[in-house]
Amino acid sequence: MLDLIHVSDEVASALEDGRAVVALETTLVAHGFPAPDGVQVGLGSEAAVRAAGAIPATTGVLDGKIRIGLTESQLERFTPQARKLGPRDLAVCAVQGAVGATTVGGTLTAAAAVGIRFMGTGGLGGVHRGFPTPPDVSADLGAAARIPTVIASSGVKSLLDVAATVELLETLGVPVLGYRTDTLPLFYQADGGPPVSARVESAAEIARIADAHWRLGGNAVLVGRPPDESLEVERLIAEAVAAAERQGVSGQGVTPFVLAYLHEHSAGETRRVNRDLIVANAGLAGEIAVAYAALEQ
Ligand code: PSU
Ligand code: MN
Repeated sequence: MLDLIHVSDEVASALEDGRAVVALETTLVAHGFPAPDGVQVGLGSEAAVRAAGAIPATTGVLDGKIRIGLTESQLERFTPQARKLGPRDLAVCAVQGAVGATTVGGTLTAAAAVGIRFMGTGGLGGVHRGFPTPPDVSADLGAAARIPTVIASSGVKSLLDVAATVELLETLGVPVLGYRTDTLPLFYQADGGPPVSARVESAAEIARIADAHWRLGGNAVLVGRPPDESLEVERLIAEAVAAAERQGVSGQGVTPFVLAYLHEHSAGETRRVNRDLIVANAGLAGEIAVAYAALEQ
């Protein structure tokens, strides 16, 4: 395993000492923002994790290895040309020696292999709108069903069928916690989402719930933190989803296409809100990881 997975010295020693570590993904770096914004969002997320007192473990595939803990120059290699790696794609990418950016599901898969239990992201993938033929359901959900972690997010991406995704999360046994809110944030938008399965008030409370959930054999816990600045972009999202369909964009291409469309047509507003919410979620993941490490003492 040592030759397949490379853990940076800093992350390895934190894990060894039982200190707080937070996994961060690279798909949003490579495919979630126009270059070079993605790298800045990645660095901002790492800084937020550190400010919370935890160690960031940004994850991706480079040089035939799954790398956990990246340097800045390694992070810069996650360009739009990188493959997008869900859970099934990690092994293939490593063996073929390609550059691969991990999604939430891909990141959780790598994190689980080395014992990292916390991650921060923008929005979880889920059930795409309209339940098209063939249906498109993010592999993030399968990963959440089988990997014990806390995922700090702004809910599921609102370009999806959020209500259907929340139903499926219940089916899969994933608690959906609202961080100081009763409804699941709609990614860019704080209010108007479906009810969460429970409201929570603090990182310490989330850490205790995760600990109890894992002791009962449970897996992921999804935490929804409302974005500080709320943006109503439903009309634009509907437009973007329709444009994707018209242009025959499907599968892994849909989410990046829709995000890029929004960034382009909102005069940079979705870009700003998306960046800020990702960084804030990384910070919350750091606080939860620190609270969990304190439970273990
Ligand atoms: N959050 C963001 N921007 C993103 C993503 C999340 O703010 O680009 C990525 C995550 O990597 C997530 C992926 O796992 O989108 C979902 O892609 P898909 O719908 O193809 O499964
Ligand atoms: Mn998909």
